[in-house]
Amino acid sequence: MKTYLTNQIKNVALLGNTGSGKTLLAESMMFEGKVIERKGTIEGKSTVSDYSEIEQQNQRSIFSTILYTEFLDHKLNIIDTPGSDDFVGAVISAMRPTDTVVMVVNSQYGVEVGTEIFNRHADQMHKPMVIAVNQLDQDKANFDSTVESLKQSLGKKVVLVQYPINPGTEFNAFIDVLVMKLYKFKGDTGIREDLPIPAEEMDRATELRNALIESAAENDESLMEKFFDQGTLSEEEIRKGMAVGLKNRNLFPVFCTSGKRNIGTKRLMDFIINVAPNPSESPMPKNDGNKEIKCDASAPTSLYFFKTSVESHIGEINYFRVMSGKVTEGMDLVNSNNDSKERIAQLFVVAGKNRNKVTEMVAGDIGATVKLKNTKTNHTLAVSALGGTKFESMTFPNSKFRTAIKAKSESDTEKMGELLNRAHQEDPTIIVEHSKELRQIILSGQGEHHLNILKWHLTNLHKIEVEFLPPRIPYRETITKIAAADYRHKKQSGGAGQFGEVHIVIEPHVEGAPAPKQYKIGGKEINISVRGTDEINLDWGGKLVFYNCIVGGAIDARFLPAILKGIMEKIEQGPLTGSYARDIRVAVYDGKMHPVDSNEISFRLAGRNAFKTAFKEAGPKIMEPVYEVEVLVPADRMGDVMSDLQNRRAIIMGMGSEKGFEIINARVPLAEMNKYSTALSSLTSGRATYNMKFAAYEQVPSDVQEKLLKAYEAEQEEE
Ligand SMILES: Nc1nc2c(ncn2[C@@H]2O[C@H](COP(=O)(O)OP(=O)(O)O)[C@@H](O)[C@H]2O)c(=O)[nH]1
Ligand SMILES: [Mg+2]
Repeated sequence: MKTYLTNQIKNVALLGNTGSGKTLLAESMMFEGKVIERKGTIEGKSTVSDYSEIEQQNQRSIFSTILYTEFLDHKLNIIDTPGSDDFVGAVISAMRPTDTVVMVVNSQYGVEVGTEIFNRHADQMHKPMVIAVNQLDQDKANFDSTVESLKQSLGKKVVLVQYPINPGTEFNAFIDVLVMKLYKFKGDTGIREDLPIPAEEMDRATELRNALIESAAENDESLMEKFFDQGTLSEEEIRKGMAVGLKNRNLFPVFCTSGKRNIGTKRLMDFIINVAPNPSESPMPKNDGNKEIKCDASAPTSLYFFKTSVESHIGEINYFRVMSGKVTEGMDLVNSNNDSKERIAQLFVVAGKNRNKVTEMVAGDIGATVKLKNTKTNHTLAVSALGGTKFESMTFPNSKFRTAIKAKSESDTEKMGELLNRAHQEDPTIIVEHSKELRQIILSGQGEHHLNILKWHLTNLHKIEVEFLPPRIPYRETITKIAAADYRHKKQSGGAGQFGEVHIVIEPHVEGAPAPKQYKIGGKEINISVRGTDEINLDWGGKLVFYNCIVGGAIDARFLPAILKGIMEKIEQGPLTGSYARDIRVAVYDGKMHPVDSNEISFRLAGRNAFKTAFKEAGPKIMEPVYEVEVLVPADRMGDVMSDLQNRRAIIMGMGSEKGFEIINARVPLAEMNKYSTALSSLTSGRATYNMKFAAYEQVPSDVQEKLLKAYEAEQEEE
């Protein structure tokens, strides 16, 4: 392949609901560009894009696929994406290196969940968007109602460039009001005749052309003036205005396609090449010094890595966009994220699993390399002259689904761990955490389906049987009032005995409270004189404050660390449910020793048991993690979603609306959020979405506490 220059490259991501026809449209683009000789089919499992076994089994895309085509002396890099919210990670990482989004909409159904969700992401990433109303050859195709739904969802920015003459099984022609022609197609060949607009269509075509001119003119003052003066604009001027409107997401032009029958594909590519932004025109993420790195082939080289995949027999493949300069085979670069040196031994342009070696790529192009040592998704490689420049990382939505994962056979645990880490490399929205606290491996992802696909991989490709279990909840324990306890540990068995006695008072720790001076407990007065304070920041949040208040040598100073150690044991494994305890202060104010039998172990046990006894008297409470949850719901499903939330002990904090969605803000205990994404999806036919983040620990209601205590007792008995 020849080296394409920056202004001969266009980068697009195909987005849209599952089944809208993205994969087939990509196939059609490659066919029309003569990159492939024959088009594959979804049913025949023969498309370039859906090449993995699991995609072919499911007959839908699960990963993003890098593709390209060559057309009108341009290279069009195309990233095909999956259509389900579960794989939003692949969609976001596909948008990052591309300059334009093609939103593919199924003309049988109009705007669908995926259209809405991915448009929101495209909006957040400020990506220009072209709309392809696709599958116009389907019996049930309805162009007008599709456009209606688009206008409802996206507003006035939706502007028709084309409309079909005969949508449905006979579909073979549409009118293009930008060039004012009728395009008529011969069968499925993609070959077309460009004809004048027939008289009976002239009124509609003219009306739509005027609407197009108006919205193109809106984006540029000089065009606006000209439009007012002359009442029209030239084709070139319309393109110019559209280019500005596109860039600002102020204009979403609509095109007619049938990917299956190669209708409209070339015209769509032609528009992208002529009007959509060049790589150098699109605002790209800044580097960490907040400098704009210009997408300029003559500048020093930098590459941004947006995707990693692991292919059998090859290993890791790293996909990048050339952010500046040129990359050539054999080039030495430095990883700005970890300073390691990397050599670009081989350079590829990629179409699915097919890789073609090239020797050079310039700023704006998308390619791949292999055999990098320490370079992962989100990293930057650059020449040392750029002094460690690195590009902002992509941000992904918070996880929506958590589960614990366990290998059915103990001996697979290590291999499973490795494979999970690799899965995270390939898909950063899969998050693996080895939780010491929960004694589980916690897997988080974007939905139940998302993680089930991972499970499928482990079982079918790596022959590891795993099971998903409900994740344990990281409860905390604390106390609500003062209590005292004395405990004597004494053991006389044959030889040396054990003896230790401690008297303690415990109470809730409140930040900034003064040290204790006197306690009154059960009519008894205890005077306290603090000799030493240990303030311990607990790893799991909160504090333990330990006061040494021993007077008159009742307990030797050398035993105090042992007492603290005993208490810490119970803080780490709380007396109620074995969860971490927090926010407690303990004063050791008295005790007894034995001249011979006292030793460290005795005081450790005495400290532990005194603490446990006092804890149970001190109004102990279980605390649970509570999350801030934001749900975006279509208005007609609001009632169902609200009542479901209330069943989850949610406290509704606020409501609002945004772009046709209702927003509910609530605080919900984590324990009630298990499988929420699945439930929400079934309540709303997948049209809602949500986000959650940790807010605080709060006391559980007493009925819940009761249940947890019983469950813990039962668990203890089992063990
Ligand atoms: N009739 C017709 N069927 C199509 C068209 N595009 C896609 N399909 C079918 O719709 C289904 C989904 O297509 P696919 O390309 O996988 O959609 P994606 O999920 O958006 O990638 C498959 O059965 C395709 O054969 C089209 O333009 N016309
Ligand atoms: Mg697909």
